Parts: sequence; structure tokens; C-alpha cells
Amino acid sequence: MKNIKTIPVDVVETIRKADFVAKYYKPQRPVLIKNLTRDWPAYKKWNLTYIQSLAGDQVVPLYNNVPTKGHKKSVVPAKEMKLFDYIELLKSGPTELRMFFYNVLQKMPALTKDFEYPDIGLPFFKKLPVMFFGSKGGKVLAHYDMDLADLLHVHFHGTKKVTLFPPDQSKFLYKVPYTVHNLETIDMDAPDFETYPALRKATGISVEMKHGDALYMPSGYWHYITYEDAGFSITLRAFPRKPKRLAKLFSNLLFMRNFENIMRRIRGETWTDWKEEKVLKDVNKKYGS
Ligand SMILES: O=C(O)CCC(=O)C(=O)O
Repeated sequence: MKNIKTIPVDVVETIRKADFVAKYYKPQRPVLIKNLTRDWPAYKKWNLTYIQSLAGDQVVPLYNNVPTKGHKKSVVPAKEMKLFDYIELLKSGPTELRMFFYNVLQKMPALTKDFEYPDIGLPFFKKLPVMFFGSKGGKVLAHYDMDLADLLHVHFHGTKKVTLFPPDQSKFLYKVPYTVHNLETIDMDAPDFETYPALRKATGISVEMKHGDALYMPSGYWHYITYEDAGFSITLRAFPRKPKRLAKLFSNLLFMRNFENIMRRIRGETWTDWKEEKVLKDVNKKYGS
């Protein structure tokens, strides 16, 4: 076995609201909808050059995949740069630098005229459309979103590969305690099954996204992403309504994140090293054979 097992995602051309709710939203199953955005102005207009012309002067925070060490917070930008220059970098070739969770409503409000919240039964929270940019070869480490929202993720300008894992697969993925990601030493494209044997038991869902494709990622689904071309995506979110999920959402946002950053400030690398050793030992003991 060379790679983590995957099965293909369901793909539909279009979908009626009743079918989306019954087949995907209620049972919390992902689906790729090919034609959902064909009528959006964004489908024709959005490309990297258009974004440059609209908001090139903005200075944007950029992130890489190097784990933060020492006493630093868990997520800090690696660099800041004018958006125009960053997009030039994207166009000219591979870079590790990614734009992550960029608030479109606040930072590029003109873009909000180009898309709509589709009437497919998701109770969208319309104040937080966010964008992501990556270069050819760029990778987004496996994680799930801390706010446990149901996500509609739409891609533009090129192709990217997404591997999803349902929440019930978390136990095989070496999730690091007090975070929403797994061990950053794991190469999800070529996993070392000797060191991380539980990964043999995981089954993911593979997705290929092209310009305009919309992917429904249910609440708590893990996603691991590789950009095959430079491109960008927008994610629209719908918060959970069930009391148990809501309680988890608040605990993640108010307790988990702050606790993690306090422990990093006080104990630095001793804390992160201890957690990483613990998860490796615990998961291998339970699911390693
Ligand atoms: O596509 C990306 O760069 C990251 C997307 C992501 O993590 C999200 O939508 O939650």
C-alpha cells in the first residue's frame, strides 16, 4: 500500500434544494456540484489578473506550512506583501506562500456582487465569505474548520485536488490534541506507514475541483488540499444549529484555541513536543496493528 485509501466524491451537474437536503445536508455527505456557479458573474470574471486589478494595493498576510515553534502562537503569518506582487509570484511559479481565510466582505467588498448564496437549504452566515489563494504545487495541511461550519467551497482559475475525511476517521489521522490538524510530519501524499500505521485504516474521499466547481464539505470534515495550478477559492459557511455541535463550536473557539496559545506561551516547545509524542504513541497503541 503506497497511498491512503480513497473513494471518489459524488459528482452532480446541478441539484434541487430538496435533493441536496435529503441526500447530502441531512446525512452530512460531501458532493461536488459542477454547474452551481455558471450564472454567477464570478464564473466569467474571476481570475488572478482580475483580483490584481481590483485589490492589488492591499497588503496581505501570507502563510506557509512551517510549523510555528517556541513560544509563538499556533498561527502566525510568515510574510506580508502587496496582493499585486503576491499574485505575480503565484503566476510565475511555485511558492509555499498561501493566503488563508481572507475576509472578502471586509477586504474586497466589490467581489460580493459577483456571487450569490445559493438556495440549496444551507442556512448561510452571510457575514463571513472568505478567500484562499495558493500556487501550483501549494499544499494545505490536513485539518478541519474549528467553527464546525458546513462549507460550500468554490474554486476558480485552475485545478486543485481535495481529499476529505469524515469526522469518524479522525481517530486514524493522528490529530494533535487542542488543535484541528494532524501531525505536521505526515506527508499525506506519500505517508510513511511504518511510522504512522493507523493511516492504513483511514478512508478518504477524493475530489478534483476545476474553475467554478462547488464542493459541499459537511461540518467537521477534514480537508487536505493540493493546488495543481495557481488559483483561488471562496468558502461560504453555514453554522451548526444542533445544540451539541454549537456547544462544541464555542468550546473550540473560546477555550481550545486560547488554551493552546497560553500553553505555547508558558511552555513553548516542551508543550508541542509532548503533545506530538503522545498522539503518536496513543494512536499507534490503539490502531497501529
Ligand atoms: O483551499 C484552501 O487553500 C484552503 C481551504 C480551506 O481550508 C477551507 O475552506 O476551510
